[in-house]
Amino acid sequence: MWKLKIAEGGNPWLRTLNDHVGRQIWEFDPKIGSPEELAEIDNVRDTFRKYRFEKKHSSDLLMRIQFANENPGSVVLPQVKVKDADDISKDKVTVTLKRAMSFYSTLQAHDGHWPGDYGGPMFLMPGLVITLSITGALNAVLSKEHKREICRYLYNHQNRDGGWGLHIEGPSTMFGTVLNYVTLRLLGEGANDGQGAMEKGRQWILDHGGAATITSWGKMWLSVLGVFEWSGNNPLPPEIWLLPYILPFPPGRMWCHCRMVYLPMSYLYGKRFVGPITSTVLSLRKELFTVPYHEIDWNQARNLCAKEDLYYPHPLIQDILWASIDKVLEPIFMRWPGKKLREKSLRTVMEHIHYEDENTRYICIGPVNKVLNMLCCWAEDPNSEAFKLHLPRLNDFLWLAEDGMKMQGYNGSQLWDTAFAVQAIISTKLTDEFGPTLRKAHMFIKNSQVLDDCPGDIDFWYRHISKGARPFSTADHGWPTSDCAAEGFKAVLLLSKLPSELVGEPLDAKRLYDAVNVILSLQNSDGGYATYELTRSYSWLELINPAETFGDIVIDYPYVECTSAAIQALSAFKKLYHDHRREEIQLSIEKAALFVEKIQASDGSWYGSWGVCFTYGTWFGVKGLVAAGRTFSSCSSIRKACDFLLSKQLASAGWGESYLSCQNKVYTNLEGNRSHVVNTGWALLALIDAGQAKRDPAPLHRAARLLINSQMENGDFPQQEIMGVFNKNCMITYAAYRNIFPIWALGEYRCQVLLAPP
Ligand code: LAN
Repeated sequence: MWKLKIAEGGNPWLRTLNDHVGRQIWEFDPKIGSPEELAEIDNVRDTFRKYRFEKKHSSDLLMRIQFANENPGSVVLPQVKVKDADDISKDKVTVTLKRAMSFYSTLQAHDGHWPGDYGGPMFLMPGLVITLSITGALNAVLSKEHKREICRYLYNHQNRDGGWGLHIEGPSTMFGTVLNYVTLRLLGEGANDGQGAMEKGRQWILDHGGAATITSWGKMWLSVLGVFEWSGNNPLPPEIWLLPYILPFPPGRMWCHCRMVYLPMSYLYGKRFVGPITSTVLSLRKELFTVPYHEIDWNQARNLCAKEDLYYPHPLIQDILWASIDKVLEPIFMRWPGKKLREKSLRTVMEHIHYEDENTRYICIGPVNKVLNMLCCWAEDPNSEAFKLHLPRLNDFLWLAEDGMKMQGYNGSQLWDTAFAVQAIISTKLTDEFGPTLRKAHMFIKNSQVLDDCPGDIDFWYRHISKGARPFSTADHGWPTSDCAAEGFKAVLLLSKLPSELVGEPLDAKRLYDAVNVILSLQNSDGGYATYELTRSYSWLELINPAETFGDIVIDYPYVECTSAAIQALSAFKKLYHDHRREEIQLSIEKAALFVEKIQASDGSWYGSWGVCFTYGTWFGVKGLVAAGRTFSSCSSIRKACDFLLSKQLASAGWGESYLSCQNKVYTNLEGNRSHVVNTGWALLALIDAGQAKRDPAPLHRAARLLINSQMENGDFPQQEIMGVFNKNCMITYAAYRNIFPIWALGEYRCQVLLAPP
C-alpha cells in the first residue's frame, strides 16, 4: 500500500536545514495494508473514475484515509442542519465548528503542518518523465507502482474528446495533449494501448494541426527529446545572461519564475541539446505530425500555435525580434569566433543553475525549473554530483490521490496552508480544545522561517534578501514570498497572544523584527507588493512574453493579495510592538492602502491573481483596507466592495466563481449557478470584515446556513471546483481550502455576528 511519509530524509544525497520539516513523500510498501484498507482505496479510485467527466477534481482521499486511520482521535459530535436562516443558533454554529476542527486536526502531520494535494496543472509530469527517460533514470526513480499511478492519473484526466487540457478542468489543448500522450508512450504504453485512449489522443492531435502547432514550451520539450528540431524553436540565446543590469530587460529584472525557467531553457537551446534517439523517439516522430517528419517546414513551425492554446498571442514586434535573432545573431554565436561568447554564456548560465540548486537544497523554485535544471546538470556531466543530488528531490513534487499520481505545482503548500489554518482556528475563539493542534502548527511555522540571506553577493545572483521571511512550502525550498512572510508572521503574532502553556513559547522579538524588515524591504515605491521580489522593470516587457499559454509572467507585478497581506501583518505588529520602526511602518501601511484603493476596479471588486478570483481578490482588498484603519463609513472603496459582493450572492445564498473569471477578467458564476464553499467563505469573510452585520445581517445568516449545511457527516467539507490559479490561465489545487475557509468564515460569523453586541 502507498504511505505518505512526513519530515523524513533517509537518503545520503538529501540536504536539509531543519531535519526535513514539512517534507512530504509518498512511498509504496507492498507489506502494509489490510484487505479492508486496500478495498477502501480501490473503492474511492473506482468512484473517481466513474464520475471523472463530471467531477474532475479529486478529493485527496488517499491521504485523508491514511490520516483518519492513524489518528482515530476524537469523538465526532452529531451533525447539525439548519432549516432556514431563523433556525441558526450560536450552538449550531459552535457544534459545526468543533466538528470541522476536530476533523481537520486529524489531518495535521506530526511536524505541525497540513499535508495536501498541490496538483492541477497538466504540463508538469511530462517534463519529469521526458527528463528521466533522456537521462536513463526512469526506472531508478519510478517504480512500477509509480508508473501505474502516473498512467492512471493521465488516463483519468483525458477529456472526452481525447485530448488533455492545460489543467485538470480545462478544455483540450495541443500543449496538454501532445505532452501527456508522449509521457504515456515513454512510460511504456503502446501507440494503441489504453483501450482506444491512445488512438483518441493521437486523433485529437492530428485533427488540430499536429504537434508542429504546440506552444513554445512544448516545442522545447519535444526538441530535447528528439521529436522536434531546434530550428523549429524561437531563439533563447543564453547571451542575455551577460547583458548589463542597467538595461530594462536583462533576466535579473524579470519575475523570478520566468527568469528561472528560461535560464535552463537557454542552456539547452544554446547547446542544441538532444537526448538519445531511441525507437520510441523515432516512432513518435511518425505519430505526432500531419506530414512526414522530414517534410516539416521548421522555420514556419517557430510561430505556429494551435488556436486552442493561444491565450497570449505574440505581438508582431516579438515575431520580428525572434526572426532577427534567429537569422542574424544565432549564425554568429554558432561559429568561431562568436562561439567563444556562446561558450562563456553557457558557463555563466550553469553557474546560475548551480547557485539555484544549492540554495534550494535541490528542490528549486518550481516544478519546471526543477526538472530542467536537473537535465542541464546531466547534460553538463552525466556523472556529476549535482545530478545525483537532484534525483531524490523529485519525490518532493509527486503526490498521490484517488485519481492517481501527479506532479505538483511546488514541493507543497505547507507554510501557506498552516498559516491560514492557524488564523482560521483562532478566529473561532474555541482555542482551548485545540491547544495541541495550535502548538504543533506554531512549531512548524517557527521552524519554517528563513534564517539567512542567500550566500555571496546577492545582487550578482539577482536575489532579494530572504532573512526573516517564510517560503510558501518549506524552509529547505527557501525562496521567500512577500505574502507568505506576511501570513506566517500574522499567524505567529496571533499565537503570541494565546497562553504559552497552550500553544508554546512565542518567537523571539529579534526574529519578529527580521520579519518586519523583510516585509518593509519588499514594498515598491508606489506602495504595492509583488510576489518574491520588488518590481524591477516595466509592464511593457510583457510584449516579449513568448509563452502563449500564460499571461503576466515577464516581471513581478504588484498584487492586491500581497499588498493586503503586508498591511495586515504590519498593522498587527504595530499594535503589539508600538515602538519598533514606528513611523516607517505607519507610512508603509498608508502607502500600501492607497495602492489597494487605486487598483480597485470601478465595479468595487479586486481581481485576485492567485485564487478564483474576484471573491478572492475582494476579500484581500477589504481585509487590507480594514487593517489599515479604514471603515465602511470612512472609505468608499469598502462600500463599493460590499455592493459588489452582495450583487453576486446566488439564490442558494452562496457564491460560486468559475475559473473563467481569471481568464476573461469578467466575474463568471460556476455552471448551473452552483455555490462553492470556498468562494462563499471568502465573500462571507469580506462582508463581515466590512461590518455588514451592523447594517443588514440577513445575507450573512443565509450564507452561514449554506456553509453549515454543506458540512459532511465526518466533519469534512466537499471538494468542489478548483480554486487556485496562476498566470491568468492555469488552475492549481488548494486541497486545504475546503476546510480552512468554512472554518474561518464561520469562526468570524460566530464571534462577530452572533456573539458581538449589535
Ligand atoms: C505560486 C504558489 C504560491 C503563490 C502565493 C504565495 C499564494 C501568491 O500569493 C503569490 C504567488 C505564488 C508564490 C505562486 C506564483 C506562481 C507559482 C509559483 C505558484 C502558483 C505555484 C506554481 C506557479 C509556477 C509559476 C508554476 C510554473 C509555471 C510557470 C509559468 C513558470
